This record gives sequence, C-alpha cells and structure tokens, in this order.
Amino acid sequence: MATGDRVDLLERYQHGRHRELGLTDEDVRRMYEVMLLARRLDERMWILNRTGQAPFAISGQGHEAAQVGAAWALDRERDWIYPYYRDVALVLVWGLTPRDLMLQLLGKAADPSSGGRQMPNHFSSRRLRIAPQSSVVGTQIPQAAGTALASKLEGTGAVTLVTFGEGATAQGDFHEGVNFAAIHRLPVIFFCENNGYAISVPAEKELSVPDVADRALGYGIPGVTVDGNDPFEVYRVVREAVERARAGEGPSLIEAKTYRLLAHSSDDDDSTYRPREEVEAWRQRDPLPRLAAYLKEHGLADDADLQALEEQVRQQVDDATEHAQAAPYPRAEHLLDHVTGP
Ligand SMILES: Cc1ncc(C[n+]2csc(CCOP(=O)(O)OP(=O)(O)O)c2C)c(N)n1
Ligand SMILES: [Mg+2]
Repeated sequence: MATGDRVDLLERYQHGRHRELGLTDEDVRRMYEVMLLARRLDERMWILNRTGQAPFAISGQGHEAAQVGAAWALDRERDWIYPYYRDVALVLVWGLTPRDLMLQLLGKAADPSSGGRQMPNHFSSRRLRIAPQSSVVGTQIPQAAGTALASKLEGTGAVTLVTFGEGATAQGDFHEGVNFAAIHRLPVIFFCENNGYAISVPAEKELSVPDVADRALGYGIPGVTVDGNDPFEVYRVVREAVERARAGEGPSLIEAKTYRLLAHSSDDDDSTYRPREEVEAWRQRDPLPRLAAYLKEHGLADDADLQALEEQVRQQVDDATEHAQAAPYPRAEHLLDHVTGP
C-alpha cells in the first residue's frame, strides 16, 4: 500500500463513515438537529395530549434515524413523498415546520395539511410535494406507484418515496402497488419502517418470511434490510435505490428495522403486549444518543454545542406550541371544504 493510500485511510477513519458516503460534516450536524427537533416536538405533542389539549397523538419516537437517512438521499426540490403517520422527522426535512405540525395537532384553521380537518400526523402539502394520506393503512402505496407512473410519463426525473410500517405489507394495497411498479419499472422507493408490531400484533404474526425485504423477490425487484437506527446506512441504501430509480431501472423495497419507543398511539397501552425488557433493550439503541456520540467522537460537536442545540430546539417547540394554541379553529361553514392544503 502506498503512503498516500495510508494517509487517505487514516483521514477517512478520523473523519468518520459519513465522509465515505459523501456526507459533509454540516450534513451530519443538520441530520442530528432534525432528529432532535422531531423528538422534542413529538414529546411535546404527548404532553399536550395528556393535559387534555390535543385529542390524539401518534409517535415517531425511535424512527427518526430511518426517516432522516432516507430523506437525505432524495432531492427535496423535485421528488415526491407519501409519508405515513410516524414520519415527523421526514416531513420536517421536507419543509413542513414545527408550527405547521402543532397547528394540525390542535386542529386549527391554519393547519396547512388539512385546515384542521384531518387527524394529527396526516401530513400533506401541495407546494412541497407531500401527498395527502388516508388513515386506511397501506392506501398510499398504490397511489405512490401512480405518482411515479406520472413522473415517468412526463419525464420529470422525479422519484417518489413512500413509507409505511411492516403491518401495511400484509395489505392487498402493498402487493398491488409493488407489483404494478415493478412491471412498469417505475421510479418509486417502497420504504418500510419495520418496528416489529402493528399495534399489538408482533411481526411474526404479520409475515410468513423473516424480513419484509424478502417480499421483493416475488416482484423481481431489489429488497434490502438495513439497520433503521443508523442514519448513514439508511442513507447509503436509499441513495442506491434513488440512483436505480432515476436511471430507469425501477423500484426498490427497503426495510429499515427500528422500534417505536412509545405505545402505538395516545390511545394504546403497550405494556399489555411488549415486555418492558424489550423496550429497554431498544432504548439502549436509541438513534438520538447514538448520533450525538458520533458527533462528539468525530469532533463535529461538543457538549456545549449539543446543549446550545437543545435550547434552540426547545425555543422552536415552545414557539410552535404557543402559536398553535393562540390560532383560531376552523369556522363551521368551512366544514365541507377540501381537506388538502395549499
Ligand atoms: C386497513 C386498516 N386496517 C387497520 C387499521 C388500524 N390500524 C391503524 S395503524 C395500524 C397498525 C399498522 O402497523 P404498521 O403498518 O406496522 O405501522 P406502525 O404503526 O407499526 O408504524 C392498524 C392496524 C387501519 N387504519 N387501516
Ligand atoms: Mg409496525
């Protein structure tokens, strides 16, 4: 090995895995910032629910690395997303703001997703190319294939990312959507956030194969399983899928294995079906402290930086909460208006 190679290897080691993937130090700091913002917003949403101010909360806590890693691999200016209800971090990367999310949580008229008519976490924005979603699990999957077909016919070069849980892959919609996209080689990425449960039903009662990615074989497309708590690995595999899609090589199925740290929703008690030891074991792999440790290890942030970021995020969450609390509710005469925002 030439000396130059050794220096190169040493540099790579010192600078960390993100550099090898083409991510800058600023990318990694920003990824952490969005993950932290998503987590703190989500925590506040539960507080608002538990204090009787928000009728419902559904959580993305634990899924942040999967969402941010995937979002980073796409082109926010041109691609489409079909998120599902856990994707707080994904839609923050895509341009929805903490105020937007709080306005929806509290059902206020200025909620950009639905004017306060939809349940919380039913994200949408025409302007940002975030397709509106139904509460019916899996319906977004064939719809995303349709958007990818439109992009292909129009030659826009746009890729569509559609997300869902592993439970959704037991729905007919999943199989129809993936089959159609595979046949027509559509530029769509099927991104499964596998957290091991569909409410109280464990994955082994949802799937007859070990991994969701195994389902790809039946459609002749690549299927990849990845550690969903590692944003860099998720970024790497989604980027490959994006390259395939843009090159006209068709869809991919990516399964990010992760865990929801809280109950299914504010109406669920997960202690009846998840052993506390299991939840605790996954807490040890929480993507947030994991990335914070990486930042420190590679000299991208120190304790004072992380503390300052916490403070900055807290201010954003406070601002969003106060803004939404003060905002007016929709007027009764607008009840039957459209549900999709601008
Ligand atoms: C067709 C349909 N069946 C059942 C439900 C009720 N439901 C809402 S979320 C959910 C669990 C979905 O699990 P998964 O796809 O793994 O996503 P996760 O919530 O675990 O992220 C169920 C059964 C629904 N909304 N739609
Ligand atoms: Mg699940």
